[in-house]
Amino acid sequence: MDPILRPRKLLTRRQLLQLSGLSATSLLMSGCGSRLFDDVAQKTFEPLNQSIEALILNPQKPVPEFPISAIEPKALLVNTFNSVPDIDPKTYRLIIDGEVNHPMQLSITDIQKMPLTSMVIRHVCVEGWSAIVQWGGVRLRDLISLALPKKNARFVYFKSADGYYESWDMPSSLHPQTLMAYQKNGQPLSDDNGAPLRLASPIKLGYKQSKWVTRITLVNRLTPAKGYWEDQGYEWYGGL
Ligand SMILES: Nc1nc2c(c(=O)[nH]1)N[C@H]1C(S)=C(S)[C@@H](COP(=O)(O)O)O[C@H]1N2
Ligand SMILES: [Mo]
Repeated sequence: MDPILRPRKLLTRRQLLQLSGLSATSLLMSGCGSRLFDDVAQKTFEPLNQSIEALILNPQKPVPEFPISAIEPKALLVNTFNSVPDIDPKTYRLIIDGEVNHPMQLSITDIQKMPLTSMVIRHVCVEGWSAIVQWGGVRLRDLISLALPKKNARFVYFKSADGYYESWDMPSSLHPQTLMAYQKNGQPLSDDNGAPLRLASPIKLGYKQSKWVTRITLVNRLTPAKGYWEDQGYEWYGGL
Protein backbone atom coordinates (compact mmCIF):
# COMPACT_ATOMS: atom_id res chain seq x y z
CA MET A 1 0.00 0.00 0.00
CA ASP A 2 1.03 3.55 -0.61
CA PRO A 3 2.82 4.65 2.57
CA ILE A 4 1.04 7.99 2.43
CA LEU A 5 -2.32 6.35 2.56
CA ARG A 6 -1.75 4.06 5.50
CA PRO A 7 -4.84 3.57 7.64
CA ARG A 8 -5.79 6.61 9.61
CA LYS A 9 -4.79 6.61 13.23
CA LEU A 10 -7.84 8.56 14.29
CA LEU A 11 -10.44 6.23 15.68
CA THR A 12 -14.17 6.45 15.27
CA ARG A 13 -16.24 7.26 18.30
CA ARG A 14 -17.40 3.64 18.43
CA GLN A 15 -13.85 2.28 18.30
CA LEU A 16 -12.89 4.72 20.98
CA LEU A 17 -15.74 3.56 23.17
CA GLN A 18 -14.82 -0.08 22.51
CA LEU A 19 -11.24 0.62 23.48
CA SER A 20 -12.31 2.30 26.65
CA GLY A 21 -14.67 -0.56 27.54
CA LEU A 22 -17.63 1.79 27.60
CA SER A 23 -20.75 1.39 25.51
CA ALA A 24 -22.61 4.26 23.90
CA THR A 25 -25.55 3.57 26.21
CA SER A 26 -23.46 3.69 29.35
CA LEU A 27 -22.18 7.06 28.20
CA LEU A 28 -25.70 8.30 27.55
CA MET A 29 -27.01 6.91 30.83
CA SER A 30 -24.27 8.55 32.80
CA GLY A 31 -25.85 11.87 31.92
CA CYS A 32 -22.46 13.48 31.48
CA GLY A 33 -21.44 11.70 28.31
CA SER A 34 -19.36 14.46 26.89
CA ARG A 35 -17.15 14.84 29.93
CA LEU A 36 -16.63 11.13 30.30
CA PHE A 37 -15.89 10.97 26.61
CA ASP A 38 -13.43 13.85 26.88
CA ASP A 39 -11.62 12.05 29.67
CA VAL A 40 -11.29 8.93 27.56
CA ALA A 41 -10.27 10.91 24.48
CA GLN A 42 -7.66 12.80 26.48
CA LYS A 43 -5.97 9.59 27.57
CA THR A 44 -6.11 7.97 24.17
CA PHE A 45 -5.09 10.94 22.04
CA GLU A 46 -2.68 12.99 24.06
CA PRO A 47 -1.19 14.80 21.04
CA LEU A 48 -4.49 15.68 19.40
CA ASN A 49 -6.33 18.93 19.66
CA GLN A 50 -9.38 18.34 21.79
CA SER A 51 -11.48 20.75 19.78
CA ILE A 52 -10.33 19.33 16.46
CA GLU A 53 -11.04 15.85 17.79
CA ALA A 54 -14.51 16.94 18.92
CA LEU A 55 -15.25 18.49 15.53
CA ILE A 56 -14.04 15.39 13.72
CA LEU A 57 -16.13 13.07 15.88
CA ASN A 58 -19.22 15.29 15.86
CA PRO A 59 -19.57 16.76 12.38
CA GLN A 60 -21.49 20.01 12.09
CA LYS A 61 -24.98 19.99 10.62
CA PRO A 62 -24.98 19.99 6.82
CA VAL A 63 -26.44 22.92 4.87
CA PRO A 64 -29.44 21.89 2.71
CA GLU A 65 -28.45 21.08 -0.86
CA PHE A 66 -30.21 21.56 -4.22
CA PRO A 67 -31.54 18.81 -6.49
CA ILE A 68 -29.45 17.90 -9.56
CA SER A 69 -32.16 19.54 -11.71
CA ALA A 70 -31.35 22.92 -10.17
CA ILE A 71 -27.75 23.01 -11.52
CA GLU A 72 -27.10 26.15 -13.62
CA PRO A 73 -24.34 24.95 -15.98
CA LYS A 74 -23.74 28.35 -17.61
CA ALA A 75 -23.99 30.54 -14.53
CA LEU A 76 -20.57 29.82 -13.01
CA LEU A 77 -18.33 32.55 -14.34
CA VAL A 78 -14.59 32.16 -14.27
CA ASN A 79 -13.07 34.57 -11.81
CA THR A 80 -9.29 34.82 -11.63
CA PHE A 81 -7.09 37.68 -10.51
CA ASN A 82 -4.18 36.28 -12.54
CA SER A 83 -3.76 33.94 -15.48
CA VAL A 84 -4.70 30.25 -15.29
CA PRO A 85 -1.62 28.37 -14.00
CA ASP A 86 -0.14 25.52 -15.99
CA ILE A 87 -0.28 22.41 -13.76
CA ASP A 88 0.69 18.91 -14.93
CA PRO A 89 -1.76 16.60 -13.14
CA LYS A 90 0.79 13.75 -13.32
CA THR A 91 3.45 15.53 -11.32
CA TYR A 92 1.02 17.55 -9.19
CA ARG A 93 1.27 16.96 -5.44
CA LEU A 94 -0.93 18.39 -2.71
CA ILE A 95 1.21 19.16 0.33
CA ILE A 96 -0.39 19.02 3.77
CA ASP A 97 1.92 20.33 6.45
CA GLY A 98 2.31 22.73 9.36
CA GLU A 99 0.85 21.74 12.74
CA VAL A 100 0.33 18.08 11.85
CA ASN A 101 1.97 14.90 13.12
CA HIS A 102 1.93 13.29 9.70
CA PRO A 103 2.80 15.73 6.88
CA MET A 104 1.77 14.37 3.50
CA GLN A 105 2.24 14.81 -0.22
CA LEU A 106 -0.66 13.37 -2.17
CA SER A 107 -1.00 12.81 -5.89
CA ILE A 108 -4.35 13.23 -7.61
CA THR A 109 -4.53 9.42 -7.81
CA ASP A 110 -4.08 9.20 -4.02
CA ILE A 111 -6.82 11.76 -3.52
CA GLN A 112 -9.19 10.01 -5.91
CA LYS A 113 -8.83 6.78 -3.90
CA MET A 114 -10.43 8.51 -0.93
CA PRO A 115 -14.23 8.61 -0.44
CA LEU A 116 -15.93 10.85 -3.02
CA THR A 117 -18.55 13.31 -1.82
CA SER A 118 -20.86 15.08 -4.24
CA MET A 119 -23.02 18.10 -3.45
CA VAL A 120 -25.16 20.65 -5.28
CA ILE A 121 -24.74 24.08 -3.69
CA ARG A 122 -24.89 27.76 -4.54
CA HIS A 123 -21.63 29.54 -5.31
CA VAL A 124 -21.86 33.25 -4.45
CA CYS A 125 -19.37 35.85 -5.69
CA VAL A 126 -19.39 39.26 -4.02
CA GLU A 127 -19.07 40.83 -7.47
CA GLY A 128 -22.79 40.19 -7.90
CA TRP A 129 -23.31 36.78 -9.47
CA SER A 130 -24.12 33.32 -8.20
CA ALA A 131 -24.51 29.84 -9.64
CA ILE A 132 -25.89 26.51 -8.48
CA VAL A 133 -23.09 24.02 -9.04
CA GLN A 134 -22.43 20.36 -8.36
CA TRP A 135 -19.02 19.70 -6.89
CA GLY A 136 -17.40 16.29 -6.36
CA GLY A 137 -14.31 15.69 -4.28
CA VAL A 138 -12.87 14.66 -0.94
CA ARG A 139 -13.85 16.18 2.33
CA LEU A 140 -11.15 18.49 3.64
CA ARG A 141 -11.86 16.97 7.08
CA ASP A 142 -10.72 13.57 5.76
CA LEU A 143 -7.45 15.05 4.47
CA ILE A 144 -6.85 16.92 7.74
CA SER A 145 -7.66 13.77 9.76
CA LEU A 146 -5.18 11.73 7.72
CA ALA A 147 -2.45 14.26 8.47
CA LEU A 148 -3.09 13.91 12.23
CA PRO A 149 -3.61 17.52 13.31
CA LYS A 150 -1.71 18.75 16.37
CA LYS A 151 -3.26 20.14 19.51
CA ASN A 152 -2.51 23.74 18.67
CA ALA A 153 -3.75 23.83 15.04
CA ARG A 154 -6.44 26.53 14.79
CA PHE A 155 -6.40 27.85 11.23
CA VAL A 156 -5.75 26.49 7.77
CA TYR A 157 -3.81 28.24 5.01
CA PHE A 158 -4.35 27.38 1.35
CA LYS A 159 -1.67 28.20 -1.21
CA SER A 160 -2.55 28.23 -4.89
CA ALA A 161 -0.44 27.83 -8.03
CA ASP A 162 -1.46 31.28 -9.36
CA GLY A 163 -0.17 33.09 -6.25
CA TYR A 164 -3.60 33.25 -4.57
CA TYR A 165 -3.68 32.46 -0.85
CA GLU A 166 -6.44 32.08 1.70
CA SER A 167 -6.93 31.22 5.36
CA TRP A 168 -9.90 29.54 7.02
CA ASP A 169 -10.99 28.87 10.59
CA MET A 170 -10.83 25.23 11.70
CA PRO A 171 -14.60 24.59 12.21
CA SER A 172 -15.34 25.74 8.64
CA SER A 173 -12.44 23.66 7.33
CA LEU A 174 -13.77 20.56 9.11
CA HIS A 175 -17.37 21.16 7.98
CA PRO A 176 -18.69 18.00 6.26
CA GLN A 177 -19.52 19.97 3.08
CA THR A 178 -16.14 21.66 2.75
CA LEU A 179 -14.57 19.74 -0.12
CA MET A 180 -11.35 19.69 -2.06
CA ALA A 181 -13.14 19.26 -5.36
CA TYR A 182 -11.88 17.65 -8.57
CA GLN A 183 -15.25 17.44 -10.35
CA LYS A 184 -17.74 20.10 -11.46
CA ASN A 185 -21.26 19.28 -12.66
CA GLY A 186 -20.32 15.61 -13.02
CA GLN A 187 -17.23 16.26 -15.17
CA PRO A 188 -13.55 16.49 -14.29
CA LEU A 189 -12.81 20.02 -13.07
CA SER A 190 -11.70 22.29 -15.93
CA ASP A 191 -8.44 24.22 -15.77
CA ASP A 192 -10.10 27.63 -15.44
CA ASN A 193 -12.32 26.41 -12.58
CA GLY A 194 -9.29 25.27 -10.57
CA ALA A 195 -8.03 21.88 -11.76
CA PRO A 196 -6.72 19.65 -10.46
CA LEU A 197 -8.02 20.60 -6.99
CA ARG A 198 -10.00 23.48 -5.49
CA LEU A 199 -11.96 24.35 -2.38
CA ALA A 200 -15.76 24.17 -2.58
CA SER A 201 -18.10 24.81 0.32
CA PRO A 202 -21.67 26.06 0.81
CA ILE A 203 -20.71 28.00 3.95
CA LYS A 204 -18.30 30.55 2.45
CA LEU A 205 -18.30 33.24 -0.23
CA GLY A 206 -16.62 32.65 -3.59
CA TYR A 207 -13.36 34.40 -2.78
CA LYS A 208 -12.71 31.95 0.09
CA GLN A 209 -12.84 29.03 -2.36
CA SER A 210 -9.29 28.78 -3.59
CA LYS A 211 -8.67 27.19 -6.97
CA TRP A 212 -5.44 25.34 -7.98
CA VAL A 213 -4.62 24.51 -4.35
CA THR A 214 -1.11 23.10 -3.99
CA ARG A 215 -0.54 23.39 -0.26
CA ILE A 216 -2.68 23.12 2.87
CA THR A 217 -0.88 24.31 6.01
CA LEU A 218 -2.32 24.06 9.51
CA VAL A 219 -1.23 26.89 11.79
CA ASN A 220 -1.78 28.14 15.30
CA ARG A 221 -1.92 31.83 14.34
CA LEU A 222 -2.83 33.85 11.31
CA THR A 223 -0.06 36.00 9.87
CA PRO A 224 -0.74 39.55 8.60
CA ALA A 225 -1.25 37.93 5.17
CA LYS A 226 -4.73 36.44 5.59
CA GLY A 227 -5.92 36.11 2.02
CA TYR A 228 -5.49 37.68 -1.40
CA TRP A 229 -8.74 39.72 -1.25
CA GLU A 230 -8.85 40.03 2.54
CA ASP A 231 -5.53 41.84 2.45
CA GLN A 232 -7.25 44.38 0.18
CA GLY A 233 -10.15 44.92 2.55
CA TYR A 234 -12.53 41.99 2.12
CA GLU A 235 -13.89 40.45 5.29
CA TRP A 236 -11.85 37.48 6.52
CA TYR A 237 -14.57 35.04 7.67
CA GLY A 238 -16.51 35.39 4.40
CA GLY A 239 -19.46 33.31 5.61
CA LEU A 240 -22.62 32.67 3.59
N1 LIG B 1 -6.43 30.58 -6.97
C1 LIG B 1 -7.50 31.37 -7.08
N2 LIG B 1 -8.63 30.98 -6.50
C2 LIG B 1 -9.74 31.74 -6.61
C3 LIG B 1 -9.73 33.00 -7.28
C4 LIG B 1 -8.50 33.37 -7.89
O1 LIG B 1 -8.36 34.44 -8.52
N3 LIG B 1 -7.40 32.53 -7.78
N4 LIG B 1 -10.87 33.76 -7.33
C5 LIG B 1 -11.89 33.51 -6.32
C6 LIG B 1 -13.20 34.12 -6.58
S1 LIG B 1 -13.37 35.77 -6.26
C7 LIG B 1 -14.27 33.38 -6.96
S2 LIG B 1 -15.83 34.03 -7.09
C8 LIG B 1 -14.14 31.95 -7.30
C9 LIG B 1 -14.61 31.74 -8.73
O2 LIG B 1 -14.53 30.38 -9.06
P1 LIG B 1 -14.75 29.98 -10.59
O3 LIG B 1 -13.76 30.78 -11.41
O4 LIG B 1 -14.53 28.52 -10.66
O5 LIG B 1 -16.16 30.38 -10.92
O6 LIG B 1 -12.81 31.50 -7.22
C10 LIG B 1 -12.12 32.00 -6.11
N5 LIG B 1 -10.86 31.31 -5.99
MO1 LIG C 1 -15.61 36.16 -6.27
